[in-house]
Amino acid sequence: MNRQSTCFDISFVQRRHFAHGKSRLVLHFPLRAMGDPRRHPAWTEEVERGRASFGQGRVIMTAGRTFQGKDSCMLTFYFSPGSSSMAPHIALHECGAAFEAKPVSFGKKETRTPAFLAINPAGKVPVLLIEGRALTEVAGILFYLARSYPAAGLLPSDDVESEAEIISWMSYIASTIHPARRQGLEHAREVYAVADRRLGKAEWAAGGRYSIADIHLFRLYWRFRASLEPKPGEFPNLEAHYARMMARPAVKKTCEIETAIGYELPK
Ligand SMILES: N[C@@H](CCC(=O)N[C@@H](CS)C(=O)NCC(=O)O)C(=O)O
Repeated sequence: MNRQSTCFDISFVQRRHFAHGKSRLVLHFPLRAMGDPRRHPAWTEEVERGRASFGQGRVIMTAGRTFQGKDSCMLTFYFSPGSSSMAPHIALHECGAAFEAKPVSFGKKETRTPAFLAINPAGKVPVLLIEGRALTEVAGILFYLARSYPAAGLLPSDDVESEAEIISWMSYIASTIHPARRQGLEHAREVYAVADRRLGKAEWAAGGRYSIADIHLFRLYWRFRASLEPKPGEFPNLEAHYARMMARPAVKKTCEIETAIGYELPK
């Protein structure tokens, strides 16, 4: 059974009946939130052909199959602006996922409350609740979103080498780039210089296309860019990548939302 499904908000659904006895679903999207639904990455010919069903204000479609009866995919996202959770926050917007946002305040020590520790014993964001089940770690959540929303194209499924390269980048980012700054400025600059060389002149980190590895890499560079005190031209490839990322609507939207909530990041 193909479990890959895409789930996104709609305003209402109409079933139009035709004289020849067939009917067709007509899906109405919140245009204000999404723009033209036909330009949305989740829009496919499956919807056009009516191979989709609905429930509770959401459309669920399954690539290449008829509807399998899952009514909704309830996602709850715990995040703190500018922290590690920024990466999956961007991915949620890239996917057009419907989710409940739960901002967590470091200042108020909300990651240390018994309620939060019951969700994530590590006391860290991000956490994604998938119908009440907690998924933690940036790389794990990015993987889940990319696989659950294949139409967003954030992780190829037809090219094992590109897929492995994306996992390789995310492993390097989590294990080496993320902790680098707290190991001292010089060490961090060396690590970012390696990342800059590894990225090279490529537009995107892996496989010649935008992926979850780019989102993960961007968030770390966004966070530590200023504190690395780079000399002019020290990280040219990371800078070019940063500019490409900042131009993406999902990144702009995430920054707007997180800026409005306010950052509580250590200097
Ligand atoms: N390895 C984790 C790192 C997550 C992490 O370090 N989160 C930090 C923010 S960047 C956090 O929640 N810290 C809260 C605290 O320590 O109280 C991941 O990839 O998700």
